[in-house]
Amino acid sequence: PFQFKPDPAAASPLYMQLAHKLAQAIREGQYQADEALPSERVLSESLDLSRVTARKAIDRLVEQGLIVRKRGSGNYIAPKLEQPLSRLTSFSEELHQRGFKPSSRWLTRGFAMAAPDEQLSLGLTTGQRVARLERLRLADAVVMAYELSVLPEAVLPEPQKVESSLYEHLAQHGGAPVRALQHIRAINADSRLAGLLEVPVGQAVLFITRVGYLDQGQAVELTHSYCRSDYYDFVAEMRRDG
Ligand code: 16G
Repeated sequence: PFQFKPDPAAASPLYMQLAHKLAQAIREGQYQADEALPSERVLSESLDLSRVTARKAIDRLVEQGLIVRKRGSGNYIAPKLEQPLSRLTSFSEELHQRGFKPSSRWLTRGFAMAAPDEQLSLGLTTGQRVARLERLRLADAVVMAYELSVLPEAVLPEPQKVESSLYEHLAQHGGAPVRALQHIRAINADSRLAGLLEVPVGQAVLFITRVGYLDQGQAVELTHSYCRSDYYDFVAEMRRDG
């Protein structure tokens, strides 16, 4: 269990000492990514500190981006996703690997006529239908991204059967993409997006478009991901030619 001994000789206030110790425990992996951290009440009672001290310590860690406070369900380790740009992976795989529990909160799962840009990306002709999946992507209780995926009807004839992972579903029904082309841009959240991602209006958001292809070159997925810029960090390793 978490141990904390205040140092009466220390110059820093008690809440700072506690924040420091908690941050250390998080970094050392004392808490599982998919479990709630102790609440302020539990912290103050178990450590015999005032509620104010516990709250100020948590406030400090929230400010530092180490903890996310979820109203009603407690405090969580902030999901930080250093995602390599050189490997084609799924949200679910990336999050699992880091000990978080990935999930999807569905907004839409149905069919629509392919829009012109969707036809172009997916190599469809006018009048063909696409499956449209719109969802929030969560790490534990924390919303990390909002995604809109569009797939040819032939690739995803039963969109309502997709559970949490699209790639897992595709892998079991004809194949997940093995190659993808991805664009990353920055946008500012409008009010709808801000509401979905639980960020202030105008906040910088990473807007990522991925077109995924099968081995034979058939486009299977066009996904627009709107990722919280405080949780995502895309990493590429580069080498100089020659
Ligand atoms: C990632 C991909 C997205 C893909 C999804 C599949 C980025 C920015 N986006 O979120 O294009 O559709 O993974 O994940 O990496 P799933 O199998 O968990 O549904």
